[in-house]
Amino acid sequence: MHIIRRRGWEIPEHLVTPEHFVLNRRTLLGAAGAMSILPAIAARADTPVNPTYKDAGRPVTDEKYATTYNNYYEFDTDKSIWRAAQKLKQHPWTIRIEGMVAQPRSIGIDDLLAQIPQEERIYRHRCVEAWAMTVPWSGFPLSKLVKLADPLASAKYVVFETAQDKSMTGLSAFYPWPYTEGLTIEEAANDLAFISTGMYGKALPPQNGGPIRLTVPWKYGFKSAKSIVKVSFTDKRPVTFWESLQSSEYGFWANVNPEVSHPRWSQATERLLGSNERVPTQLFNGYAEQVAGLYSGVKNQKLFM
Ligand SMILES: Nc1nc2c(c(=O)[nH]1)N[C@H]1C(S)=C(S)[C@@H](COP(=O)(O)O)O[C@H]1N2
Ligand SMILES: [Mo]
Repeated sequence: MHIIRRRGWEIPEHLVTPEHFVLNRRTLLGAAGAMSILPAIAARADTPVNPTYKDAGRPVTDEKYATTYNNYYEFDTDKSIWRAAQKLKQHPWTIRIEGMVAQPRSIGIDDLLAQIPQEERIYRHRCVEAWAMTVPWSGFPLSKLVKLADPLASAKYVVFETAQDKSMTGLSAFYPWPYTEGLTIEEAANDLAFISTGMYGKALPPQNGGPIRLTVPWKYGFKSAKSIVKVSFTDKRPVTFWESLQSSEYGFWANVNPEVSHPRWSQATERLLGSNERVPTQLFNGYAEQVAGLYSGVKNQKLFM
């Protein structure tokens, strides 16, 4: 694949160049010079791996599968949107923080990344359609973004709203745009809940939700909203994109459970991208130890769809 990877938000548009050229220039300029022009690249080159998440219990999916087989309905309902998604401009990118917060504000992605250190984590991903992958994400715990947003003590949910851009040809289809997702404040505080700004040691490509997405590995993939432009806090449970489209099939909780079938298919196994091997699906996608306790007090609700 000989494409020019647009590394969006990290460098001004006129400096966007193929990867090798950027790296050469960094070497030429030396660390200090590069820092002033390319802060995000310099930070990412030595993104430390979080030892707790260095092994997801199965091989990492080959990057070419994870970056060319995507769900991103704003572009199209089929999986081959990666080329079209390159048109989504990654820089400048601003995230609005509002709702039940001490002070509503907007924050640019560079400013955000300068304030929060990045780390790498390898996570399992399980789509509700029964395919799965294993990805090294870089980014930071969602709890750090929540802390920065400074929600009121009365806020119970965090809601993510994603971009609606003119490059997104799928927006003309009849769906309840914008794509929204939500978590309870307790879920958002769990150490697994992650904001991804990179994958495979590079900037997050637009097709995977660049420049910034949510990554919630114990839930079906649709909870992991891509290309976030708004984070808001509320005391009312949001009605999310998939729930408003088809609440009999997709709910708010959407925790992975092999024993609870989708109304139209079994969730017992999953197909690994790349090898196409079928493997058993695990409760909470293998993260039960860390998250099952979040749901001990939730009664009479569909936790697994
Ligand atoms: N904005 C937005 N976010 C989204 C989606 C989408 O269509 N639009 N699809 C979701 C679904 S169903 C899945 S499985 C994952 C896929 O992420 P990936 O393409 O990086 O594998 O993104 C989720 N986030
Ligand atoms: Mo999905």
